[in-house]
Amino acid sequence: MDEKDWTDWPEEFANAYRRAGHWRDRTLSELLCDQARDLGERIALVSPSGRLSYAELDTRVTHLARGLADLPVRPGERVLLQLPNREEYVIALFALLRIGAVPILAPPSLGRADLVALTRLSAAAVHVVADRHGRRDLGPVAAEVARACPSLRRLVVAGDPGTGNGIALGALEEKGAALTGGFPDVSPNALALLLLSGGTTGTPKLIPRTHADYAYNARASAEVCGVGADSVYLAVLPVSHNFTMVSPGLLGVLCSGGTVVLCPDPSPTTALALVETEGVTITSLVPALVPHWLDEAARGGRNLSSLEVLQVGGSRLDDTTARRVRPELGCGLQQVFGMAEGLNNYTRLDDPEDIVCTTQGRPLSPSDEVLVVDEEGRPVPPGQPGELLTRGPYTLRGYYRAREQDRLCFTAEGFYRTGDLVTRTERGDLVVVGRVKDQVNRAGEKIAAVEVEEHLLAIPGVRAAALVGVPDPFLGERAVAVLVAGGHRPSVAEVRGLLLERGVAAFKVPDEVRFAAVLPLTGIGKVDKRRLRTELGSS
Ligand code: J2J
Repeated sequence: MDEKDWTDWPEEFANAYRRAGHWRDRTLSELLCDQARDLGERIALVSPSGRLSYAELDTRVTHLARGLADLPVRPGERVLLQLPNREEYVIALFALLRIGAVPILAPPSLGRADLVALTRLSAAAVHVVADRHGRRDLGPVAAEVARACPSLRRLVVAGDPGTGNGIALGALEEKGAALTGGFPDVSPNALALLLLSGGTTGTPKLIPRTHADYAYNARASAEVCGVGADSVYLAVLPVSHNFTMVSPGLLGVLCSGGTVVLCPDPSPTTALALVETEGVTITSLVPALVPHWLDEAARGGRNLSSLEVLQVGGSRLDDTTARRVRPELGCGLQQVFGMAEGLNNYTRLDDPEDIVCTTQGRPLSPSDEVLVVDEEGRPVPPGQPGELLTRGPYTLRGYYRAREQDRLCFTAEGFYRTGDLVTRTERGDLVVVGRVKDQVNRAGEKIAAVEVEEHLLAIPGVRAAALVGVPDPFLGERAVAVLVAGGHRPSVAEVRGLLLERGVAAFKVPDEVRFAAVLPLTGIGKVDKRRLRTELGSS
């Protein structure tokens, strides 16, 4: 690990987290080895490609790890891992961890611009990508990223590598099966992987997570979520998302000896069929998917009796929908207010129904420190809204290679400024009431307004641009671009076309485009987004 790349926890905190038993002496890859030894034939992973026992999963990981090391992929090298919910994701993730490489967990939905920015920031040496995602062929984008980023030496493709320069992941695994040899020693305190931050800036930020901190996040979450060896977790949301990874997600389930079922597409029809056939006990959704699940369940025909817990998080679940979950789906609801930066809040499985339906839970760990503060940084009393600050055994102390940004995102005492406005009840439960960060939360997917605004400003004739989230019955928030245009006013379709051409991910393209003569400003001359949101929300 290069000390200069990110800020680690100070020694006294690290020691305290070890003493408390939070941080242990095993890497994520060793945890899988332990399970393969102890659980052998139990089913670890189910996907359209078949069922893998813990032993089989571990063997495939070892083979691919040898194939990757032979490429070579070296310890400490960053690898862009961009795979959807298929078994290769799990195999490649653990294979990279086993050889001490550092995967960057990138969702397949990212656009060229995101991938180029991430590669430049991390100097990633290898891109592991699926041949396709849904109807989208990912090959051409991968080729463009490779051309734009000289650090990328190799392209590894899950599926058909076509005629490009990619090597088939399957071929690497096969080659690795014939190789022998050990793996490097990896410290549990080393950087394990990099997660994407929802972001508030023009360029993406990466979140460093260590083996010890991430393993603790997963293990402690599994405990709070009642996950054990009999649990069957359905991964509906993209597997590269922190929610699906550790809250408790696939890592929490695998380190508890349970079974992970990968849902190949997020449609409720596919998902509910899998709940029945695989006996799913727990799954996680963003609020925007919940009404679709309720509708699909109301159609009948599916036995959902195995389902014990529906976790909902990523954006605010409204209280009315929350109250429908138990009676209509016949399972418990668990609200999850988490962030890839660290802190996870959960309503507890034995909390009164009222708390479960109206709050976003409380911190996972007794060592999580949370403060709710006013604009001057002074703690506010219970019930008063303020910004949530936090530090703890699985919350970052600094972003990856972003010292400048860190000064804004962390207090001098190392608390992470979440940008979320919350109230805290007397009992200690948090309610998310708003946001101070300049971000749109579109159906749980985070869009940094500034990033999209920079692309909007590149459209000929656009003099000023603001992106705001406006309440939407289906998405929670939809992204509205407000433009000040000189002559020609581009249509939504034109804006869409231009942004996609610039490599912006489809989910970040504004849902709506409005025009204004000027943008309203605050007293200090910044665009008054609050006013824009209110005006747009009421028109
Ligand atoms: C309101 N806002 C929420 C909630 C997240 C578990 C669950 C979710 C994420 C996640 C995650 C919210 N109500 N229940 O990483 O491990 C908003 C907040 C937060 C931001 C983080 C996990 N749950 N949010 O959503 O990194 O604004 O993580 O700061 O994508 O989502 O986004 P992200």
